[in-house]
Amino acid sequence: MSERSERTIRHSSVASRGVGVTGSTEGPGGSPERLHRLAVATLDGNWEHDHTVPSRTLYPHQWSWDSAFIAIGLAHVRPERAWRELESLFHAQWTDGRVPHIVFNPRLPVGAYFPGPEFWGSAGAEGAPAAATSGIIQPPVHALAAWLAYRRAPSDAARAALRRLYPRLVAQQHYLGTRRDVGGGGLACIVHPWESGLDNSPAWDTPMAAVAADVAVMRAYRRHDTTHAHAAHRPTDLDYARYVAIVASYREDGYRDGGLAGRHPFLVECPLFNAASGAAEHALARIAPLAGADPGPHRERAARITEALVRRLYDPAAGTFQPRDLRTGRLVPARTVLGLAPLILPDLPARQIETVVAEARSARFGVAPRMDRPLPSYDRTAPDFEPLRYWRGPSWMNINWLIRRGLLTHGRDALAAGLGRSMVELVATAGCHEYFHPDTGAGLGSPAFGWTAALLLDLLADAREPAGAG
Ligand code: 2M8
Repeated sequence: MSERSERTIRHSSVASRGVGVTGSTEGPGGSPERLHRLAVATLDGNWEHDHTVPSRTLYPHQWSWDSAFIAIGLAHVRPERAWRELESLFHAQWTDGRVPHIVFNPRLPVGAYFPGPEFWGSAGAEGAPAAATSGIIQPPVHALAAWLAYRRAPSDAARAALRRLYPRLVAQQHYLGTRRDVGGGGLACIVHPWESGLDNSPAWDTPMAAVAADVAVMRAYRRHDTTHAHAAHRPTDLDYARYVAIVASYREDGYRDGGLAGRHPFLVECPLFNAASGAAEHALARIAPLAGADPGPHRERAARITEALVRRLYDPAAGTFQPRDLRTGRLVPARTVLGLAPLILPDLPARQIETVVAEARSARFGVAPRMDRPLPSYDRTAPDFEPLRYWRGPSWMNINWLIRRGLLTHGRDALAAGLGRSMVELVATAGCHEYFHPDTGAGLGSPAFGWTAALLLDLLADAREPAGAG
């Protein structure tokens, strides 16, 4: 029996011994052809006129970083859709360069998602597009996605799309490097946990605890997530009261960024967000010549971001990167998977590569050439590790994909291969779930999830003809 089928069976039997409501374990099995078919069917099923929804039930609109990951997968099977996915998102870019984290589908009924367009009220904000959107952003993985989509399926149409996107990607970076450099140290600041993409990560517990909110405020709203997902897996009502309070603070000032330092309740420099921004500049340096532009300024900005990340977010005692809470000036001590993300930067200094790879290999995260268990989103040795709750333990395909890319970038091929195999096994065992139990591999959250399917396609293609991290 092959190592993979042995491990798949072990995952299944562990899972079937009683995950019950905690997860689904019905997967398509391990054949690459079956997995490929499942991934394509999932993406086709989630396609919605000009974009792919993350999930038909839980997230029925267009999400920003989901679209980027989805475009990477679409490039393997439906390249024209990959470009429509990115172009429809950037069509909703604000005039200041921000790319909203949600673009709402006007065809859906009010209440299809909370908080919906009526809550965000983007129409009243200066520089907002015609489409209803949220007013916040997500990690800028789009330039990297555009570059990878182009490299996977280069064509005249792809080159034309890349040229159209280039100035918009540059504007996105300009927004981050100017209006969002609230700390003045060369890094972009996030103004809401939702901007990190790892909404409920323990990394945000300390900054969130300082946000004044009354849980009673949630009586005025109807949460949509807990009707589609298990309440015990999702953020609490108090978390949501704080999420709402932070948006309200930003919205009341018309989503303006001037003066945020003096008035906004949540201001954090996140290692993953800024690593994505550095990787975006590296990708733009590759794209620029195709768009008739000079790659030099992108290389310079990439170098400045890496330098700032090391200076501001690397903790030498912990040997990893940590978010900085700008309201207190302190690094957040929780060891989350966010700290490993700077590995995606090709110019990360040797010292940081070495210690962050050691952190990835430690019992906290367990990355190995042969992985016993999936990569968790949070230190599995921490007393508050929660294997079932959203971003507080479970394993996620997009984060694993980023970390695998980082390992390949720095020549850690055996570790990257181990992580890649464990990712394929997750889907083979449980299907294209939103996230996975970090011990059993059981599927959790939404069952037909966009980026899981898309990044599986990327992995399967890489197994056929390794593209490396170039
Ligand atoms: C989750 O975030 C949304 C809010 O943006 C939610 O919890 O309702 C996160 O996993 C985020 O990273 C993701 O982009 C989004 C859609 O998949 O869902």
